[in-house]
Amino acid sequence: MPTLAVALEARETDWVYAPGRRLTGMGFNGSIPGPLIEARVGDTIRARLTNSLSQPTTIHWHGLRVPAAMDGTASVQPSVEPGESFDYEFTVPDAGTFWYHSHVNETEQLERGLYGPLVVRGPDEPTLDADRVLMLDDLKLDADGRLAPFGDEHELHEGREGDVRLVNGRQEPELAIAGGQVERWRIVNAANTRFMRLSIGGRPFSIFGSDGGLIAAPVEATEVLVTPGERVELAVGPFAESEVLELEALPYDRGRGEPRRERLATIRVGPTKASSASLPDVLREIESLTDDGSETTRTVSMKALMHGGHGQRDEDVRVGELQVWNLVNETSQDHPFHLHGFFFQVLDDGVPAWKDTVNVPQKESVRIAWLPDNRPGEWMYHCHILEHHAMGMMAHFSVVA
Ligand SMILES: [Cu+2]
Repeated sequence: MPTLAVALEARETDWVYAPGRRLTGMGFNGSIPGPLIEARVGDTIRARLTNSLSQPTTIHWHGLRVPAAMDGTASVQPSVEPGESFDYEFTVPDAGTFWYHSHVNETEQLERGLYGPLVVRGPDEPTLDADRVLMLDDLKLDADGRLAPFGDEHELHEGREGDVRLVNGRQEPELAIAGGQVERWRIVNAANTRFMRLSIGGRPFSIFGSDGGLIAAPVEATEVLVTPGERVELAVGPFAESEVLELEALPYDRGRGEPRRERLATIRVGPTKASSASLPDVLREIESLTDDGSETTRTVSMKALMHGGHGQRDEDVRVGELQVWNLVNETSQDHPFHLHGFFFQVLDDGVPAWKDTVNVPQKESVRIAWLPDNRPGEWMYHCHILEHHAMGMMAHFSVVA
């Protein structure tokens, strides 16, 4: 299988996020988002991170089933200090839309743009007319247009949301799509906190992928909620020539702030082209790990997690032993729960899918099932609202052989 050598230099970057508007960002190879890494299932990726920032950093490969030592967290590697480098090496076993981002001082480094997309393709991909990645984000600026200061107590608790909405590092850009075509949109929510309940001009689209690649069968929808860290893949179109549509986030009440309707991008439909898109009715076989009646093996309390602080440890997990976790959210705000290194299934009646991040709504609980495969070592889970993670809303645990 081929080896893909990737060089990623983290450095400060003059970030022009809108015409005439700039700030000092942090990018990989001077670009925000960082370069798209494209691989095929089974490839080996050898990525050299060079840190040219003036603060330590690492890379976490969000959603990729890497060995524990390659996960980029503080429990498996020392931070890469300024002027130093680190070589990550792993094979990519799953097709899907993933992303890579810093796992040190995340609230600032991700807000400044230190993230990028990673796409892995498999042998049985549906045929769409185009394939694009949209990384959604926002920026919180002060009255002078500079980045608002980070991490006061209020922001840590409420999360950090700003009024500048970004798609691929640009403020409310225009996206061009040809009339008559159906595109594959790989959407990543890279925002610190902002929840995105997406609508494409109210038109129907098909959801056919999630965190861990294709879902079992496409789902028709006119909106989809994507919380921080999550990915969805949509079949978008066809639209008629010269239509103008808006990609919007509809109001969503995550228990904080005032839900608003906001524009992310404008979609302009160009001259019509022939389409060869086809989305099969069955995309993939996903066997259920267990059914809804199975016993919970562990309860994770969002409230305890939120107040536990750094260094919390959860019990070991044994390779090959089915995990059924009940994620209980007693708090008055939603928390997107992210498990590092492993996919889980959500035990509900939705279409079978592999996930690594799931929203646990306020005053609700979500049950997940996962099977630790043979990658022992130090792993973690945390809230993907980066301010909550920074506050210590996380736990470490060992996978033992
Ligand atoms: Cu949270």
